[in-house]
Order: sequence, then structure tokens, then C-alpha cells
Amino acid sequence: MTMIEDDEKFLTNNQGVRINDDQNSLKVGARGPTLLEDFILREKITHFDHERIPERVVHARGSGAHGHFQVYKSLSHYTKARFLNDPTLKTPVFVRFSTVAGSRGSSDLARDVRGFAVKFYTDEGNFDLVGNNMPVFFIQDAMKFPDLIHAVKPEPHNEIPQAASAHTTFWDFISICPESMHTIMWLMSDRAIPRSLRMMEGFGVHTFKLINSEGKSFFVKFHWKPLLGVHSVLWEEAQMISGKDPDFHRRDLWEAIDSGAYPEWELGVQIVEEKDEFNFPFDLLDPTKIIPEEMVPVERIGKLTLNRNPDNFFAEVEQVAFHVGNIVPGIDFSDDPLLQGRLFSYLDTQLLRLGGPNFHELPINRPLAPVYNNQRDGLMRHTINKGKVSYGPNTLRGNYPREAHVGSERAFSSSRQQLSGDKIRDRSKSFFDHFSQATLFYQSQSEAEKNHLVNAFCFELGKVDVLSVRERMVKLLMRVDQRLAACVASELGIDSAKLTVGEELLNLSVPADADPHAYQPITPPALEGRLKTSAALSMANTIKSTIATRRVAFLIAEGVNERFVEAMKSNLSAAGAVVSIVAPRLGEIKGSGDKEIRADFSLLTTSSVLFDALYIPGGIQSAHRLAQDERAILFINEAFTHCKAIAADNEGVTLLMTSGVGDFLNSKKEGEIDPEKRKEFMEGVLMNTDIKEGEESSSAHHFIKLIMQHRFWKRENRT
Ligand code: HDD
Repeated sequence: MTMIEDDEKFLTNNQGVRINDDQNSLKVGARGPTLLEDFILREKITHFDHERIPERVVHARGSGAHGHFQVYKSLSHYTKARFLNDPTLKTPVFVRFSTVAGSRGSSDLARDVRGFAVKFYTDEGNFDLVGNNMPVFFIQDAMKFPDLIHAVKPEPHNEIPQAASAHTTFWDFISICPESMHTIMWLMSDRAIPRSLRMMEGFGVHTFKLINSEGKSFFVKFHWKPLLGVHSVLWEEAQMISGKDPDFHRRDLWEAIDSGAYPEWELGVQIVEEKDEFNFPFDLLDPTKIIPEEMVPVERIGKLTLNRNPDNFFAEVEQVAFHVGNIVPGIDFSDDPLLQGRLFSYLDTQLLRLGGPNFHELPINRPLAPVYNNQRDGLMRHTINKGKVSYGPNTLRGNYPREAHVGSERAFSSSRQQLSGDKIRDRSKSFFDHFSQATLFYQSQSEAEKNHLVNAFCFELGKVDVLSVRERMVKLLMRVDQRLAACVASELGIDSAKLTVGEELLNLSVPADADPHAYQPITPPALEGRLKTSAALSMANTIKSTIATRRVAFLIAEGVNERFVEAMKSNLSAAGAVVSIVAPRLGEIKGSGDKEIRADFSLLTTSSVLFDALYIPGGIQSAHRLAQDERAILFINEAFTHCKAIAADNEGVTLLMTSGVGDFLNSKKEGEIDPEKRKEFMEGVLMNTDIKEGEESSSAHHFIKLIMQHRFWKRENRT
């Protein structure tokens, strides 16, 4: 039990008055009416009535954690930011991950972009890197943001659907917004359904600037690379997890940190010299473009570790206020028009959400660097500023606090930039190549990823109830990739041969006074010519060398061979996996040698979709009992269908053969299915039938290798 301090022992009201009865209101007689005088009741109820604050207009659903960031070696050549200069410094951070479209209570597994917002509490002030798990964004100008969000949020007449882009208004908007096409590829890819928040990449998206102590500036793109690799679940699983455990990602993050398996990411930078600004076949200021890693490699410069769960969700995760405008000396903005608009939006939204201008004083938002200025008062002011001087310059207080010098006193100053131009509402023509990076992304995917992407389009557009919207989307996809468009069209019952990519489509969202030709997308040959694929864009190329924190279910019943259970558990646990015993009921399960094994979950309280892999140990009785239990068979079938690693020993194999795995192996007559193909489909399934009495399963080592692979996508093609 936690130690309770003396002054925490007694219940008080908010004025510190100790309360002797917190169960009953003040009444006239035990059955009489309650008195208005009851200040204790009124205070308690009033506070409760005011517990909610407006949820974030986007990114309402989130989870957060504390940690620290440390740079590997000084980056002083590029930036004077102290936290990037001193490898001995551990900068505290708070990170909030989120989905975008759903409300606070929505499922973690929505198909959506994930927010990846990091607050660095540096000793030179707070730096917020408010990024996403996708490196590009839907729109190029902040002016369109409210429309994008209105389109994706539940439709306003009936507030349906929750946390889903699969509906008509979203695709209506997208179908006349060709600039969104690159991000749409990411959204329809498996990146939008991560296995874990700890297994996502993060991106600052915009091009930012780094400035060194000589005042020289560099363009920079920020990346977060997870040390556990980048992994996703299947869309069918995502939908099932949403029902079985809508807090799946939140729980996963919490449990990993709680168990000491601290999530880690490396911070990467792509640096571009100012002189090279125009040497790319796209515009560095365009947030719908990546800089392919083949063009500018990502330099890994430091590590982020999350090692502490919040103490209180509301005070920390809900009240944390990120702002792209929070930067420190040595970092600066570029002129990306999306970023420029964001610079207004974040401060503005916090004023409403957190109820006034003093939200920076909330503990989670308070910088570690001291704050001194002449800002005063306002709702919920915490600081008690002393003295009569609240202005500057002043003479009455020796002109303190005064401005600091940029060099020796480490003040912030904007990077120097020469600008001139007409005051116009316009967009640069260099932003109008909307398709070549969408194509690059699609072409860079593995076969399995491409299939998932096609399926995602079919699902999403299949939920659209206006035919012309579906057709417009197929037309746009034809510009990305003909095969992709044809597959989607066929599933939607559209004859793509009859469609042309008409100019009218691309002009639908052009402003009234614009020259429509100026808005025509362009495809510069340079990118197409040089780069057909980029390896970093496919998750198939991610790290597959660890099973740390992978969840493995052991399916057991009474009479299980406990030696198999113990041996496999100790091997997997030693490799960092999290083993859970799943049995028909909770409580102690007696093994064949009379040892008892405690079940972590019953077949009623868990499901295969909540695990990464499945082990079925031997034991005649256990296998027999489970073979009679259709929940156990469903568990196995789902693990197989979702392409997971499965290992079975001795009678465990017999059980496996009574499930769909056996059906698959037996149903096809010899010769009907190419043996090589059959082998491919069975990859990831490990069957060990002849372990002698007294021997341990020798399959652990092999099983670990399989779990590392995450999934065996070839199995999807078996039907
Ligand atoms: Fe935004 C929240 C990321 C474009 C306006 N945004 C928000 C969060 C993330 C992002 C991660 C959640 C922060 C948290 O956990 O509290 N947003 C992005 C990225 C964008 C982007 C990577 C494009 C590159 N956002 C964007 C635009 C605007 C906004 C163009 C408005 C012009 N975003 C907001 C907001 C939010 C927000 C309304 C809602 C809650 C909040 O700020 O604190 O201001």
C-alpha cells in the first residue's frame, strides 16, 4: 500500500475544512428535504458539474507519457539549440499520441492519422514538435483545414459515423482535392492502423529551419524512428479490436511503460543547405511532399525514451497544450503555408479549451526554464507577481526583466530572410504536382501492402452512397496507378474503361477568380524519371529483430503438459515477450503433472486479435477439452487468418488440426494445390509432433524467429 501523508488522511472540502460525513446531505430530519445551506453538498456537486472541458476539436482521443530526450553528439554545426548541442543533457519530454477524427471516447483502432506530439522541456524554453505518424498532410494551405475536418468528422445532421473516414462527406471533399492524393495513399495504407503507438514512425511533416551560432540556417525535416520497428494490424483485426478493447493502444503504451519496457525512438533529421532549396523536383515548402530518403538520408541524432506513465490523465494528457509556435533558439519555421496557419491555430484553440490565457501555468505545460515578463492577470492566474512594476522598459526596477542578447545571453531571434512580393491570395505553381509522390508511395509498397491499400479504398468508397463521388475517386486513382484504380473500380462495380480523367474534375475546387489552367496538376518528369520506389516507405523493410513486448497467448486447459508451458514461457519471456495464459475459465488450471497454472484470461474475456502470436502446448486432455470448445477453435482460426505466428507441440498439433488450419491442409486434394504454395501459406506455423517424455520443446528458438517477422502475409492468398 502507498504511504499516506498525515495531511492526506482526512477528507476536506476545497477550503480545507475537514468533513465528518460525505455520504449524506444536510436535511430536516432523516426523511426531510435537503437544506440549501449544505455548503458541502453544493461545493461537491458544483465541482462535479464542471468536470469536463471542451475536447480538442481534432486529436481528441489521446494517450500520453513522460520521458526524456538525449542527443548522441553535438549538432552545433547546424543548430545552437542547447538540447541538441550537449550529449550529456537529458531533456525531459511529455509525448501525446492521438487519433484525429474521433471524440475522446472513441476507439484507438480507427483508420486514421496518428498524432505524435512531443513537448521538450529544454533549459532554453519549451519546444513542441507537433507531428503525425505520416510525413505528409492532406492540404497545402491552412485555409482549407476547417473544411477538411468538417468533411471527415461525423456528418452534422446525424453525427454518424464516429471516428471513421469511410463516409460520403469525407470522400466528396477528397475527390475534388487532388492535393490530398499523396496523404490519402498513406491513410489507406496499413500505417493508419498501427499495431502499437510504440511501433509507429513520427514526422514533423513541415520543413523547419535549424540555425547555428553563426546565424547560418539549414532546412530540416524531423523524423522519429521506433526501435521496435514499424508494424500494423489488419483492417479486419482493427475493427474487431475496436469492439474487444477500444483502449488497445492506450493500454499497450501504459502496460509497456509500467513493466519497464520503455518505448524508444531515434530522432532523425534530413538536412538541406539553403543553397539547395530549389534543387528538388518538388517544393520544400509543400507539406504534401516528402524528401525521399534516397535523396537526403535521415541522420539519426538522438534518442527519445518514454519511462513514466502520467499520474493523472486529466491533469496531464488532457490539459497538455501543444503549439507549433513553441520553439527555442536555434530552431525556426519555414514559409510552408500550412505551418504558418498552424502558428495561429494552436494558441487560439487552447484559449477556449483551457479557459483563458494562463494555461502555460498548468503543471504539465509549465516550462522548466524560468518565466519572467510583464504579462499579468487573466483567468486562473497562478503566479503572484510582486511589486508595482509590470511594464518595460522601466527605471523603477532597473529595467528588469530586460531583453537578452542573442549570442551570449541565448535569446531567440528569427532567422534572417529577405522577402518581397505582391500581396496576393495564391498558391505557388511549384505545389501542383499532386500525383507523382502518391505513385511513388504506392509503387514502394510490398505486394501485401498494395493489396491492403486496395482493400482499404474498396471498404471506404464502398461506404460512400453517392455514385459520382466514387467515380471521381476512381478517376483520381487512375492518375496514381492504373492497376490500383482498376482493382478499386471493379470492386465498386464501376467500369473504369468508360472513365477519363477529365479536367473538369481537377477544376472543381478552384477559386472563382483563378485561372483554371494555373491549377492543373503538373507531373515533373524529374521525380518519376529518377526514383521509382523508396525503400523507407514500405513497412516490409522495417526492423524484424526483436520480439520485445510482443503478446503471446498460450492456449491451455486442464491436463496441459506444464513442462511445455514453463519451458516456452521462460524462453519467450527471456526474449522480452509478454506471455498470457488463456484457458476456458479463470483460476488455477491443473496440468497433467498436477502442477497448477494460473489463467490470465478466460476465453470469454479475451480474443485472438489482442495477441501477436499463439502457442498451443501438448497434453492429451487439454487438447481434447479445447477441441470441444468452439471459442478455442475460433481463437486458433483467427490467429491463422490474421497471419500470425503459431507454434504447437505434440497434442497441441492435434488440436491445431481440428481447427481451420487442419481444414486448410486437408481440404485440398494432393496435387490440387502446388506444394510450394502450400508451404508458403503455412509459413509461420510451427508444428512439433514428436517431443519425447522428459524432453522440452525445441521449438522456442524457431518460434521466436517467427514472431519477429510479425505477420506472414502470404497466408492471405490461400483462398
Ligand atoms: Fe493540428 C491538434 C498535428 C495541421 C490545428 N495537431 C494537433 C495535434 C497534433 C496535430 C499531433 C494534437 C496535439 C495534442 O496531442 O494535444 N496538425 C498536426 C499536423 C498537421 C496539422 C502534423 C499538419 C502538418 N492542425 C493543422 C492545421 C491546423 C491545425 C493546418 C489549423 C490551421 N491541430 C490544430 C488545433 C489542435 C490541433 C485545432 C486541436 C487541439 C489542439 O490543437 O491543441 O489547433
